[in-house]
Amino acid sequence: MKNYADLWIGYNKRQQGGDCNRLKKIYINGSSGSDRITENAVHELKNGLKSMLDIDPEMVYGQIGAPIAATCGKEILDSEEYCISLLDDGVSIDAKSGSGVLYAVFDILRNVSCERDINEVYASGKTVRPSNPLRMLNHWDNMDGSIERGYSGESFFYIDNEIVIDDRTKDYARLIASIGINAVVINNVNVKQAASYMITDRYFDKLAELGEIFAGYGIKLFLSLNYASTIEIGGLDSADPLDEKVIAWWKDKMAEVFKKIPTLGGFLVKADSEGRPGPFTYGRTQADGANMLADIVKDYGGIIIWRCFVYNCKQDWRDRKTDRARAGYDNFMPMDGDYHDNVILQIKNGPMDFQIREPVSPLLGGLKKTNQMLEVQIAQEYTGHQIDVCFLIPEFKEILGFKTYCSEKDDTVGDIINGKTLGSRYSGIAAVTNTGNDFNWTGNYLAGANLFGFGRLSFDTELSSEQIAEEFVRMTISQDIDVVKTIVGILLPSREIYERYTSPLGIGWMVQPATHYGCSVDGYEYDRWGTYHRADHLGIGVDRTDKGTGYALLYNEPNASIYNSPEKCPDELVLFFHHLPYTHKLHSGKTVIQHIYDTHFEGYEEAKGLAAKWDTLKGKVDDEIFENVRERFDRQLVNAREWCDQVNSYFFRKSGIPDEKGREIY
Ligand code: GCV
Repeated sequence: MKNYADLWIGYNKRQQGGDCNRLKKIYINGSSGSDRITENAVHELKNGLKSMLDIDPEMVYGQIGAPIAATCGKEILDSEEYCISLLDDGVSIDAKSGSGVLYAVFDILRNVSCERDINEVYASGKTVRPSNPLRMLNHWDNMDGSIERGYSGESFFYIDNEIVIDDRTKDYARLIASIGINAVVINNVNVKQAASYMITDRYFDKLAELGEIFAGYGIKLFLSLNYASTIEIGGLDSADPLDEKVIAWWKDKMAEVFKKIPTLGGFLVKADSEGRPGPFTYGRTQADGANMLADIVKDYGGIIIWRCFVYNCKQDWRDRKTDRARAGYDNFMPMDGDYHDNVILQIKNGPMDFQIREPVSPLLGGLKKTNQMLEVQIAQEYTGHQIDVCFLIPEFKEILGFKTYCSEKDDTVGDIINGKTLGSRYSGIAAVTNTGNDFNWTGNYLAGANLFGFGRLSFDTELSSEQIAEEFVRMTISQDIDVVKTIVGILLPSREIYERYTSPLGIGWMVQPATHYGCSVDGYEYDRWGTYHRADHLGIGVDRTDKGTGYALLYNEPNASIYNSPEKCPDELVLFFHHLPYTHKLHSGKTVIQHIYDTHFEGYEEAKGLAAKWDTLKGKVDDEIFENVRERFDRQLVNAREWCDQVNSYFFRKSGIPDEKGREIY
């Protein structure tokens, strides 16, 4: 018995969504079928069609350009692109490489799994090129098996400082390749202890093996790198990026690493952040550090993904001038244009840290000459620990659609990270992932929708949240239309509901320090982390306008003027940018304090509503799934009630202003 769920690659029996005869013969053009990715793809296709429809397809291999596929009518240009078209006697896949074939296969399997009629879906030929060059998962797994910010068990990559390779490893590769992921960082960005030795003999063999498994599914292996390796494992006394000894050490090291792990894509680096070492120690810039490594790995086709999460984490809460929100911009903008070609800056979606609502980081659209990659978090660190249901895809859609005004056209975050704005091939999107060795991979079964959704969205940013949610339910839970509607109805509003019962109007935080689950309004108020709400008896919010920290002005116009003005600023972010009296009237017509009361009472009630919806599914979905989610809802309601009552009581006590509706506040 496997000790993990199949999720969306289970391929249980399906009804035919229309005439499936064509699936009995599959033409593959562009691959002889003998490369490893195509072999894996064909195996997947045969296995999937057999289990779902009892079809055993005949495979016909042709070369690229073979005049078989008439319907696509386009040349396949990109190695990950594919075209699926219908022939009289079969289905044809055109691609340029095994990766294209693989994604085409998963496209077909997904449509069959959702019981769609393939004759309709592929009627006029479907050509697909992934939206983003890099579609990446970042694991924060430690080598002792723990996971930083992990909410679904331990790591399935490591036990006791050893790398584990078993059936689950391969199924993981299948699972994430099927949703379009093509790169994985397998270790925590905080590289400490054993993980520092990943680039030594101790782990080369296993990493090479892992890299090969991934490569068979079109996935590049990446590692997080300890910036101070020269000191920690190299025996030098410096990590200065301009020091010749340091450079020479890295040259030898990288030659060895890429020889031993030939499939390696490169490295992710967290430097000068939260106690991690970096170039600042030596009076150098972030560009100095990133470029030094990038120049060395370039010879091996490697890239350096350098995180922009650099800020002062030892701030004095009394200091109102220093603004953590500014830090990324202030540390990275001055070197725009200096980062070498194979450096990508990885930028968290907001300027703080994955709060339930933040403005988009001003680096996205600020940087005009630098490769950029967006970092989001599907590990629900601040969004409910995979206890509370919080479907994050609607948030990611908002972020990708945000107009930065960085250029006349192609100026959304989506355009920047897909490489359109800068014409770069080094760009993309990464998610801090939410998986662990729990049976269902993600703790709360419904949190699987974030993993599925992130992959699907990274591959095709045009998909709607609703489409993604529906596919997730059909592929993993049920085809029953009422069940599908009910679960989609739980997922879609869940992020806004979570927002309503937690911290209001974009101010963020108010969480229990350290764990980041549960309410503690002042938990971070007098701390060193730069995360304050500044509430007193008159008002709340951080003044980030031209009269305050000036953060609002870091945006391109008209965003800067909009955020700088309390009248123009969107309600949902108004306390992020402004310190306002409780009596300030929002666009909604409500005062700030009444908004706080209303959203918290409503959010708690709505959470109860989600749980009640789930209860209607008893007996209609798999018992294990039902009980898993039911138990999480019990905990979510306790959490929502605490948030509601603590936030409302806190602000009632601070402001002395009663709730217009006279509800119970403590
Ligand atoms: C991996 C936040 C988290 C840390 C995380 C850090 C980061 O501070 O709480 O656990 O470290 O972000 O993104 O580097």
